[in-house]
Amino acid sequence: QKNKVKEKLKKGELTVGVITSLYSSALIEMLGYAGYDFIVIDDEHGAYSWSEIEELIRTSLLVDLVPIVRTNYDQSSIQKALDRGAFGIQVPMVNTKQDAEIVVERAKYPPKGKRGTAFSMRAGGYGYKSGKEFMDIADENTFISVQIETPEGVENFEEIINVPGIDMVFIGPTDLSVNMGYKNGSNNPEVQKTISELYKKSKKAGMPVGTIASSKGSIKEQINNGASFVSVVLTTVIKNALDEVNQEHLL
Ligand code: 3PY
Repeated sequence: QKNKVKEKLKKGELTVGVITSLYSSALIEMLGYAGYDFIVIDDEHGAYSWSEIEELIRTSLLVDLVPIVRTNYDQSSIQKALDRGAFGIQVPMVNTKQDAEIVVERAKYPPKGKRGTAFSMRAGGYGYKSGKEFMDIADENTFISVQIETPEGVENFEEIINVPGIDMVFIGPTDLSVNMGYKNGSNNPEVQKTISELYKKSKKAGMPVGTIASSKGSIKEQINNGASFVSVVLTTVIKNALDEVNQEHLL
């Protein structure tokens, strides 16, 4: 199965998905049937077991939804996500060029990287795939996205996005605003200005940008800003629906 998110982003096309920390195969099926491109299974903040993540990945592939795991930065987290068969990783708190290089190293097989080799797990077809073929396809197919969400990451942005193997940069407005000293302040003008600079630099470098849509109207806003990978937070959708109902009643 091809990684359609990676392919669409390469062509400059828009991709839309949902980020969740819920454990629900039904939710994955709904998103697939609705026509979303991807699911980000959030293991940075979620409370999943690895078997649960594997189940969600398996379901995603049945409904043509690209399964991406938001891992943690450590080697084990990246390895386990890819070995379960995730088509991509989204790695938080990447602050330096070296951080980005290490992420790529952890996600790619030798000689490109240092990903540990095993064929007995789900990604390797439990040993039923040819090892060489599997590794070549995995390296080609794996989508690597790094999150910029600290002033240090902003400072090193250009170096980070130029690291070979990085497919997308993800701007995390919530963490970034908090790390810039504004709790709950992603609408703060200084934060907005910083983010818009990052968009400009990404455009110049031809690097696709991903971000989150977590408030009313923000899906459109992020697309207008130049994001081509929009992760919708389900509470936004739920709240929007209720807002619509409330507006109707007020009329
Ligand atoms: C942020 O906004 O900080 C994120 O990490 C989005 O998921």
